[in-house]
Amino acid sequence: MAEYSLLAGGKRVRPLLCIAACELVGGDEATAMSTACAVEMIHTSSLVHDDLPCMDNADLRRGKPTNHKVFGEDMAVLAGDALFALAFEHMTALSSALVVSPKRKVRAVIELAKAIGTKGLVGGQVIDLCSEGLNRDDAGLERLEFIHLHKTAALLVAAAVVGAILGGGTEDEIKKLRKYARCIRLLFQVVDDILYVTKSTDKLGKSAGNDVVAGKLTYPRLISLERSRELAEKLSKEAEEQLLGFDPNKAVPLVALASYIAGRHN
Ligand code: GRG
Repeated sequence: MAEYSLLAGGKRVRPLLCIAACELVGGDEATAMSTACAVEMIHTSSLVHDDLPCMDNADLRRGKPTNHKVFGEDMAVLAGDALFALAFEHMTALSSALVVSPKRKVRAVIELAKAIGTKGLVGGQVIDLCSEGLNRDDAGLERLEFIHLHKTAALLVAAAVVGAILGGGTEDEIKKLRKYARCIRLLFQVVDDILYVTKSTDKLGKSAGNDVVAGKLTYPRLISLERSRELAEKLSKEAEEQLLGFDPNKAVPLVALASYIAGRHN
């Protein structure tokens, strides 16, 4: 059941970030691999739970029927739990044992755990669920940013940060990777919201902010389309600035990821 969701596909952005961050600071792929897999297990675990009838009640995930649709709700809860436990077993028990000091390993575990609990995924999900049905005035930009930062950015940022920790990065390098990951996560969201609004309005031939697109809490809805585009540009620049002091060859995957996110059209 756990395997069904874990191997169902997905973009693998978090493991990619983890490995690229490790390599950027001088580590190698093998050092980050078990932790990169662990991050993907945690992400999949959260998707399985998020899809449950008591949360999003989704029928499809990664192009396939959701875990509870195939195995039942009780089994899907357990599949998510099992993936979650397996992640920590995998990252602490496997490989890199000799390369990474116990101190750095423990730091990576703490970083990841923080990104999941009340200060991360769970906190963001709670506020998201509590915000359902709020109108525009009650929702607000602050709430939107809180949800994005916790529900989606936290694990993505942790993926990059644990990669840098395991790769032997300095405090300054870890800080830069944290900032880079925060910028690209927010950038992804702002671009996603711009596309959501412009595509919805294209289809309907109406101006942005009509009733159909107004139901979803988006950046264009809260700060206007023009200011959302300015914000996307600023975030893209800030993300690339974080990579300036590193070996340009090793920064290639991270530069490419930022420009892919900034330039995507669907
Ligand atoms: C940690 C078990 C556990 C639960 C935490 C359910 C929950 C509480 C939080 C939900 C978190 C959640 C589902 C956030 C959405 C994150 C997100 C942006 C998902 C889509 O990520 P992509 O686009 O997906 O990277 P793929 O399928 O490509 O991996």
